[in-house]
Amino acid sequence: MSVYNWADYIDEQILADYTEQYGVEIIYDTYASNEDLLAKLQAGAEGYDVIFPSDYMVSIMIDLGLVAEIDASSLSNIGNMNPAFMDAPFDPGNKHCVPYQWGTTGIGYRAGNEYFEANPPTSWAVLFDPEILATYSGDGINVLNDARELPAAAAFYLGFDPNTEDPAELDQILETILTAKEYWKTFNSEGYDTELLIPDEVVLTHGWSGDVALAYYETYDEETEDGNWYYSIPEEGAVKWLDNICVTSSSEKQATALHFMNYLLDAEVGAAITNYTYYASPNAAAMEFILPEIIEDESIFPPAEVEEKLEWLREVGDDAALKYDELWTAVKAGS
Ligand code: SPD
Repeated sequence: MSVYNWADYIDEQILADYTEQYGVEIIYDTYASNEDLLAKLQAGAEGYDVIFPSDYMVSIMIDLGLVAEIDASSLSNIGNMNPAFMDAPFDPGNKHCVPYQWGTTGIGYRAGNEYFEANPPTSWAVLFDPEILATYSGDGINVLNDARELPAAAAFYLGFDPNTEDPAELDQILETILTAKEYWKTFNSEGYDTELLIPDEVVLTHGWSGDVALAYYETYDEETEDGNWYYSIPEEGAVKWLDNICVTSSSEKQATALHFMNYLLDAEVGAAITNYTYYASPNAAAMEFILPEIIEDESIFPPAEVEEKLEWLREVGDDAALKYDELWTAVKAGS
């Protein structure tokens, strides 16, 4: 069976345990973004059985017939899931996919940095305002290499809907990104935690909650009782997302893929995933096995007042989708 997942999104020991327990060999491969996953499947890549698209991409893939229908009620572990993450608008009735991990997209910044000590980031301005960028960008800034996440961050900064379909707003988003881009060092969403954050190659990142948390825990010093990376959700709002486990419609191993899906929903397996990734778990039964410092970490499980500021990315209409593609091509030109 072939499993195609986001980079660094499962402890590979969990895959090895599955193989040992059930005798199923797993071919494991990773991707960097929803759009990379989509492009791969649209290019006719066969042989991928289990994939992990986010919310808006699930709805795109359902429309394109790329994910198989499932009977979620036949999964013996489905009752473990927190009902708040079931029956989402992008897949009513969980007819195709089940929840895997969730998180937010915010700002990670280097603790102890002189500029941030005086100005802890509370706004997306730290990523988009040229005056602010000019003061500290020499120390290195990373942004997510992601065609929906980066425009969404700029949209929040400009006071727009992160799913805007308005061509004039999308033009302004592009302009804002192009102006800020000259201050950014890297576009990296695949290995930025270990390659850029932990070795201090940058001091600020547009980032996913778990990746910044991983940088915090990996740099944690017992003596100072602190790590090097902090996380902030800007006051203008931020994206909340849910990644999902789906079986491809081209899979010839659907029964095995469903068996594996059910295995990932086990309480202890769900906890092992979160204890490795530092992302929040939608598995209610897993909570008792998750490390207490993760459960108590508000950058991973945000409190209600932060949740109120979060918005989902949604599938946009065909015209807007084309405009997002053009925007992204213009952003990436020359980088
Ligand atoms: N390192 C694994 C990161 C997975 C993040 N998925 C986020 C999708 C948000 N659109």
